[in-house]
Amino acid sequence: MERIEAIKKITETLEDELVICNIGFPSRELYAVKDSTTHFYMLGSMGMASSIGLGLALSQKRKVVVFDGDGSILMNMGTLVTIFSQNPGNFILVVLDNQCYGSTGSQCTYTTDVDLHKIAKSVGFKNTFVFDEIIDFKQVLDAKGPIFVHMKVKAGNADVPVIDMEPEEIKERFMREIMKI
Ligand SMILES: Cc1ncc(C[n+]2csc(CCOP(=O)(O)OP(=O)(O)O)c2C)c(N)n1
Ligand SMILES: [Mg+2]
Repeated sequence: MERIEAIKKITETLEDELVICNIGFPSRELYAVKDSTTHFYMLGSMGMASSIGLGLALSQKRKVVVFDGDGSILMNMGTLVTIFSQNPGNFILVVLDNQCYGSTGSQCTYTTDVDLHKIAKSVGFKNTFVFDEIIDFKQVLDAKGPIFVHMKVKAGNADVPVIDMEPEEIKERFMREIMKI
């Protein structure tokens, strides 16, 4: 499955969950598939989407879904230990694993050799899912967090435009959304 297709299928099952998305094409693809005030497109550093999502999950009650990348999770592996130890029941981490740094030229990452799902399980995550062609995200939303979803996708980026919002706009719109409830 293409990454954009996985993002579309998962997003279709979401209602008022807060969504944090990894830098680069994943954010552009999410924006193209569906934009919402509940979305925060992380335009900065790799590895930070899961940490921003964790802070958010710990500070309010709504469910938080993070779309992360394999390259980004490898860059901040300690995040898995922190998420597990903090144990947020409202947190879902979806790693879109295309086995490459897709947004910058598709150079291979180490997930060609290393299984992220096994790592999450060995850290202690009790609710984990692996999806390839078929995604049952309703089942994920019904499970108790913290949840780790290993979403295997094909390499390649969709032909989608850049996000036509300034980073400040993205941040402020998202902050207003969080303050609403
Ligand atoms: C710390 C850091 N290093 C490098 C970059 C440049 N960069 C932006 S996206 C990206 C690739 C991200 O790969 P992955 O997380 O696997 O996501 P994919 O694009 O494959 O979905 C890189 C290297 C960055 N933004 N931050
Ligand atoms: Mg990747």
